[in-house]
Amino acid sequence: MSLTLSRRGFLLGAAGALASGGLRAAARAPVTPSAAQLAWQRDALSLFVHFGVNTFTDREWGDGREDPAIFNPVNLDARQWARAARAAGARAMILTAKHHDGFCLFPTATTQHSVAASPWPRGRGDVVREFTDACRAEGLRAGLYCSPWDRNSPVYGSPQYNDFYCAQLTELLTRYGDIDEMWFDGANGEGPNGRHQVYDWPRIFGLVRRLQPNAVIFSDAGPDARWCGNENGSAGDPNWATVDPAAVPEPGLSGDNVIEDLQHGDSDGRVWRPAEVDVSIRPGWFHHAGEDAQVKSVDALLDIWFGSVGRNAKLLLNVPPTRAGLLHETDVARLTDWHTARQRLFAEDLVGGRRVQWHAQGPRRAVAEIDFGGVVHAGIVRLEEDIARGQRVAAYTLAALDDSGWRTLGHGSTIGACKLDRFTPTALRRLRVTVDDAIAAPLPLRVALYAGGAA
Ligand code: FUL
Repeated sequence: MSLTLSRRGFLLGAAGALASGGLRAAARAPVTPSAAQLAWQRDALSLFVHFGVNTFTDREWGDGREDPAIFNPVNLDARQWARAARAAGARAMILTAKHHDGFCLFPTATTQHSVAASPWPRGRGDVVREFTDACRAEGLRAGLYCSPWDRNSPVYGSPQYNDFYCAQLTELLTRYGDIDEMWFDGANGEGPNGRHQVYDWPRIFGLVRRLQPNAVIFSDAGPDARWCGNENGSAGDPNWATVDPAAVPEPGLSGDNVIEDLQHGDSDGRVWRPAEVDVSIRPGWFHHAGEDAQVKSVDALLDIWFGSVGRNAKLLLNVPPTRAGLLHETDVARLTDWHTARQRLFAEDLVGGRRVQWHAQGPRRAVAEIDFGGVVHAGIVRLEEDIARGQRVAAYTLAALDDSGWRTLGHGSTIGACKLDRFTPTALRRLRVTVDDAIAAPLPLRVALYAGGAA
């Protein structure tokens, strides 16, 4: 846990309060999430499922010239994926209905380059159907990834591609019931003709809104959820759920300034656009037998949890099926053990039923002290803002009272839906949480304290 002075979001938050004692921030009500964004963030964890011709060619990016006949997942069982997602504590899954190679895992009227031309099962397969049915059977929300970049489509790089792509999206958004998230990848390059595509994003996003009004739309640039700026499993710190839409105007634009905005958001942002952290349980996004010994450890996955969900982001963890169409047993075991470790870590909240009294100390400061009535041993603090009323806190301090007096445990910046801080397990009698700065009058935080230590 660290006080980050150099980050843009923190500086803006602090500058706002210092410049005017909060007058600038007080001039408007905090920005708040939509009902769909709120539900999306409360889910905390989704499983990402990268599956397609790359699974069979042992590649990460197909070139669009793959023979559909290679796609033959003889034992495909999407219920097994969904059960593993539940065992991980996930509440949603997102499937790559089409990756950059253009091969569609669903039968489509737009191209022959699909599962309809595959032997599995005799050309009548529909992985998207299997996937959405499995999500529903296991009580998970279903999301779809459909790569804008298509290295197979002959019309890629021309205005007709927008028609082609919207026709594919229409199939995906009308045939499979509720789709809760649409994931638009920012990666794009040349099509088979060497041309780049100018995407009609207003049309594409408008189509999703019209056909699935409750779906959360993810892309680098939103509109509903934004990329966190890296694929290593860590959100920015600070991490505001609000952004300035002018700073990241459309998917696929990169550059240091853009990445900085994606990582940290903007305390002064006018739109709610929380960060999603996408990372793979393995080195690659697709399954490669050669990486079976490189599945991330429970400790590594716990670090990812603290660095994503524990920093006000949603975690999208990729777990790729094998050629058989099943998640690998190592990955499934890891997911289960990771969930068990989290359940252990967060089993007993030492704050328990105690009422936490907050005292305002000026327009942007507040403090609460929790007396445990004796010595407790703790190593994790969880703080939560009521984000339905906006994200407000820009800086806070944690302090512990032990037999030798008050000691600062650490300083932090943003909190949002959930902030987790770990420190060396310590004995304490009281915990003090001080909101040092906020962009609007701070509201009472939910505070939880856990023993921590080995999971
Ligand atoms: C990237 C893609 O190029 C990768 O293949 C993967 O799908 C990842 C989630 O996004 O941009």
